[in-house]
Amino acid sequence: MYKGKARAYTNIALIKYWGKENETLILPMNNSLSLTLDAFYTETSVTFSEEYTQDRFFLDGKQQSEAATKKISAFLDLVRAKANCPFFAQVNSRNFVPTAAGLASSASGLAALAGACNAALDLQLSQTELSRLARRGSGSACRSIFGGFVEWHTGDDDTSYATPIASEGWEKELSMLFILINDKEKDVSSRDGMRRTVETSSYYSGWLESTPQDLKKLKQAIREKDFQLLGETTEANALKMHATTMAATPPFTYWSPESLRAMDCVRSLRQKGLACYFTMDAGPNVKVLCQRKNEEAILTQLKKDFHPEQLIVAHAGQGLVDLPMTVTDPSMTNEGVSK
Ligand code: 2P0
Repeated sequence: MYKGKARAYTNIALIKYWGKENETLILPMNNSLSLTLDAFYTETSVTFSEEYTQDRFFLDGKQQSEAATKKISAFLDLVRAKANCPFFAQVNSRNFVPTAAGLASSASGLAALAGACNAALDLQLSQTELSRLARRGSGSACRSIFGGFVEWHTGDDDTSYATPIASEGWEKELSMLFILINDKEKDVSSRDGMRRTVETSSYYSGWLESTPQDLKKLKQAIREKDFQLLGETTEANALKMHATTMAATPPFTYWSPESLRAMDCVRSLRQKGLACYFTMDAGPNVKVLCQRKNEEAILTQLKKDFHPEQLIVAHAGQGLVDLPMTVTDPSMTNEGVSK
């Protein structure tokens, strides 16, 4: 029996990953750049045992569907091949999010699983190797191996991984405020959404053409600690990503009327002299980038338009953390091993 446990924090892309060049290897069409956050994380333990007759995946104590387990099994197969381990595994994940707001992230989930497997099977992977491995589980997970600002590079199976960006601790002066928006609409998963966009969107070539320039500007902003350039580039890049979805066939959008209201709020705060910028991912929530010194003032303003429970504050977070297995971990007992 081999056991390991790790924690990984979620990350939000300032330059988005949107489209795969290779779906099996999860190789991206463009470089992306993210900020790892402290407010949301996943802790995962994994146990490989000769006694197990199949892989099982529990999330927050609940056994997951066959489809969700299949994705985990495919990832475990990669690990088993690396370690020459023939055993099935039980994976227990817990998402730590301030509210039940649908903020569970495959980035933190798959990064934590990569870390747990590394510990369990004593693979002794470097951070680069862990990033490469996590990428095979979910693209954005390769960025959650590192803290702070992180870039994920295009490339082949060997050369596509994330690297941290030196920033002299500037990221600690920033805040990311989440505006949680409940939307009853059924989501297009990011995986399906990016595939549809790559295959059908007439705007996709524009995305690929302009993203390297956005990336360059963002790196300049980090180098020069230029918050305005950071924010303007982040917001423009997010809008471009979302524009590509509207030009797909069939067209789709992750925006809801409430998302638009939140974007308007951010713009009007800016007009009042409070520097803040928004970004959005494959869902209706709006994330507001601001300087920590303005966090309180911006929160006070946002509370006039949104319920306090809709607002979550995050700051820069750290990379992957190895954790000791404890006796209360479900995979240390037989709890959750349902027949
Ligand atoms: C990002 N997103 O850069 C972009 C922006 C969503 C919008 O990475 O298919 O869960 O597992 O590689 O990493 C979400 O996609 O997708 C994502 P897969 P993933 O954060």
